[in-house]
Amino acid sequence: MTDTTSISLDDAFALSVSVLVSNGYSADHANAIAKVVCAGQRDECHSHGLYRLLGCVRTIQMGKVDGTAVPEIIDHAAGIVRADARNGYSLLAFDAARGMLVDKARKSGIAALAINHCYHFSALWPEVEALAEDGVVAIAMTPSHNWVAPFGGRKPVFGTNPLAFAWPRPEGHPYVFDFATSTVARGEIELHRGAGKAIPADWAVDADGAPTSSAEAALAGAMTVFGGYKGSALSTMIELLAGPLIGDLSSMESNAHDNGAGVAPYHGELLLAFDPTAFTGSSAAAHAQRAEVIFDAIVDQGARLPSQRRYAARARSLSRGMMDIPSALLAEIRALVKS
Ligand code: NDP
Ligand code: PYC
Repeated sequence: MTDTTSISLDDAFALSVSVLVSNGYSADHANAIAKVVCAGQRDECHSHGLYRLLGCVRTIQMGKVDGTAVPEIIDHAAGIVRADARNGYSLLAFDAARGMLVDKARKSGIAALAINHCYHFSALWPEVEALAEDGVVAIAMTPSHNWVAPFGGRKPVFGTNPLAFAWPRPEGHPYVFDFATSTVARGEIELHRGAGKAIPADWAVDADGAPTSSAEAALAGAMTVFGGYKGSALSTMIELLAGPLIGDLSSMESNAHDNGAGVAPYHGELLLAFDPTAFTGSSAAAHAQRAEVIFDAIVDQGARLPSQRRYAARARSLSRGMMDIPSALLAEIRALVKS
């Protein structure tokens, strides 16, 4: 069993900011990153929680990300916002562009945000959840590095390419899903490697193309797509929409840009926002109730909604004012603070 330590939500945030600022990130970037990794740890999303601070520090130490970049927000067209992250992480660019995206969705019914030239490490649910809290339906997607083989192949082409969706609900948290289009996120395999645990044999193949239970061999080989040829096609769509469509890098190109540094992927992200009122006007609330019937039909038979586990974890963390973190990881993070 992993030895864990409880840390207050406030202390975890302060520690994250301190790690980031002392390693060269501006206060704005540090706050944007800390908000998201702390939310991940609070919601027990371990592959994209405080663990990600290690990668943020490595990415700046390797001279890759610009930790002080100020994103440029561009009103590109009636339905398109562009956010040039200028080689910084994506999160500050998203925070800066969110308001314009929502305004455009309200005016046009649908709007897109293209974040360009960004380093990217984060889960997408914090972004689509925030947009749903603004009252819009949201979709987000991004490539990564090419670690994933297409269905029927053995050589990595795709990134782990997450796809996230959020639907505002009349009461309570939005309906949100957010998953990699690989069988699991790469971060999950990294956590297995760190804990010395075997992985299920269908997560990846080794460098010779044979299924493997070794996390180490999986990371050196190729990960599998989820859902066979359907996941392969979805992952291709993400490469195209969040790559060439928005004028940014594919996962293969991101890996080439990395040039062996082993740091966070560098590419773009595409977000879409739909305003329900623009589609159905004064009857939008009635249609939102019809959506509730679908959710009820899922949970009434004992199935669960995506994010249900996460929201329950959040409620536990908030009521305690604490989050749990593996003790070894906490020590590693504390050691990153530069005096
Ligand atoms: P999972 O395979 O655990 O899938 C996560 C999603 O599926 C969540 O919405 C989860 O809800 C839901 N879910 C899980 N089990 C069930 C169930 N039994 N019934 C209903 N819904 C369920 O995660 P992944 O490993 O695919 O991805 C994890 C994270 O990694 C994501 O947040 C993603 O954004 C991130 N990622 C980021 C990348 C990047 O490049 N930035 C690349 C790849 C992944 P719940 O949370 O409630 O369990
Ligand atoms: O876990 O697959 C992953 C991942 C890639 C980039 C950030 N997270």
